Amino acid sequence: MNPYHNPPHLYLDQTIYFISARTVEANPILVSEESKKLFLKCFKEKVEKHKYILYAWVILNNHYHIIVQTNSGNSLPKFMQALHGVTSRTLNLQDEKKGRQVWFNYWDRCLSNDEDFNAHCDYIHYNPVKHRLVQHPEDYPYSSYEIFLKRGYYEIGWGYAEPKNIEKLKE
Ligand code: NI
Repeated sequence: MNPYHNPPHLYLDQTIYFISARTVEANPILVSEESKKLFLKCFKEKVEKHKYILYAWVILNNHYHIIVQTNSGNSLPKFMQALHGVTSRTLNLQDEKKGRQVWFNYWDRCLSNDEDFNAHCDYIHYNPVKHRLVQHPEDYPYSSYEIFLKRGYYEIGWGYAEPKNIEKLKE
């Protein structure tokens, strides 16, 4: 066990978190359109049930990145457990793989200011380009990019090259 892998958390109420999770052995369990839609549906239901606020998301073939605001801070582990439980069950039902372990782990990071928040939103929306799934952010339907575009946060052409403000977020 690496003691630095999961440092103790100080959970605060109504805090905004950037959360990433990937599948076991990076298996492309979410590769199909059907699986991504299923994950998104379960995810949005959980967000609503826990009275969280959803800011941004991207679903890739073997991982996802999301930004949510929690209701009460210490509910995050429960939220994640519920999300990974229900998505595992429904994906396994769909793929007829009963008992398959879907998720490996998740990482969360508290976003403490606007600059940090914006950079992580940009990180999310550039992610399909970074992972070479598409050439342009607007070509990828499984992220919140379109919502940000419609609200005027982006214009077409954004994310054709890696945005400067996400360089420091490489992990
Ligand atoms: Ni990614």
